[in-house]
Amino acid sequence: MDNKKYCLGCGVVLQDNNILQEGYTTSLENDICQRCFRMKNYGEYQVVTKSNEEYLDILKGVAETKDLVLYVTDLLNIEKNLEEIRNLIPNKMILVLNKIDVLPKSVKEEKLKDYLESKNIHFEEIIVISANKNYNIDYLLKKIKYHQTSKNVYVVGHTNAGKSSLINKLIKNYSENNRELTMSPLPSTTLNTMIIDINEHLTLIDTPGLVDVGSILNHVDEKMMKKISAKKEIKPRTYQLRKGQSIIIEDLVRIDYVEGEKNSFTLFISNDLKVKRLLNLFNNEDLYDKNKLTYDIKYDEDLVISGLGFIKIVNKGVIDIYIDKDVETFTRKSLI
Ligand SMILES: Nc1nc2c(ncn2[C@@H]2O[C@H](COP(=O)(O)OP(=O)(O)OP(=O)(O)O)[C@@H](O)[C@H]2O)c(=O)[nH]1
Ligand SMILES: [Mg+2]
Repeated sequence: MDNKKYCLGCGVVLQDNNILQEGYTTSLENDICQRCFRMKNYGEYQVVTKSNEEYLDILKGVAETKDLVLYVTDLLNIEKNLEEIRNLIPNKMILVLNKIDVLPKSVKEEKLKDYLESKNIHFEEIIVISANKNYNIDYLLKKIKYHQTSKNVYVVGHTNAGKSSLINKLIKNYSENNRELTMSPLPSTTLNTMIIDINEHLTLIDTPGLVDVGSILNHVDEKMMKKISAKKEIKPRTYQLRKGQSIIIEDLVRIDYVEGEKNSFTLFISNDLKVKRLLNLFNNEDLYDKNKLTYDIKYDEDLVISGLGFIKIVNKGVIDIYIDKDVETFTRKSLI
């Protein structure tokens, strides 16, 4: 046993020496650090940059156990490379698709599951939930009970997927415990693994999360982060574009439709983001200073913009996109 005290919100070691360093609190009598206190009480965020090496070590540690793992992913931001975490951890694993509440009601869960099953990555179960709306949490608990190999169940995934939100929901629903982990729309909220006893049969272990280096969230200010993070059901915005027309999302990304028949672009991004359509892209040079990428779109594909959401494009055609060079974009068969 060490005699360190850990923040009950984010897991960091508490210290009262240096206000500029992680884990600072005015008094070691407190249960949470100042950063968590501010996030919880004032919605004031302080970005912390985490290295992924540390997280990969945590995952290696998980792989050495035989415990059940919940892999949480955000439906609006399903990672390009779901195998990455799966390949590191041979344990029994449930894929938890979180934030169903932000997708339009018309989206069928079966379709989402079929999409993920078609990737042929082994999971014991694929379960669609909403941590925020408390949707399907009972069913998830039932499946946890069925698959767990010991008391301990690890919760892993990319940062911002909603791991801590899910654990808070499980605490609230099934525990006498009144602990509340810190949640925020910023990446790297949880800083360390945390052990949370739900009841005598179940202990959850929260983890910090893999940082998406290609996420647009790493390239915008706090105000924009809040705008990008969808809180309500997304109202898909459809634009019929002809060759020579264009869509601009805030000052984040520009999509020029340069080749193809009349086409339909449907945006699945937060309702708070402003979108502008240009009827003639030659009249406007906005965002041309950003990095340009060209995509050859096939029938019925999504253009995914990491951290932002995705755009469903119905017909084939060629698009030029302008975006910060470090933001990851890719195409996939349409999710919806
Ligand atoms: N709309 C919606 N938002 C959610 C849901 N679950 C979590 N969120 C939001 O997603 C953001 C991230 O949630 P966290 O619980 O902090 O995510 P995390 O995976 O623990 O993130 P890190 O600790 O940074 O790895 C917060 O803004 C949550 O409110 C959900 O079911 N629906
Ligand atoms: Mg967390």
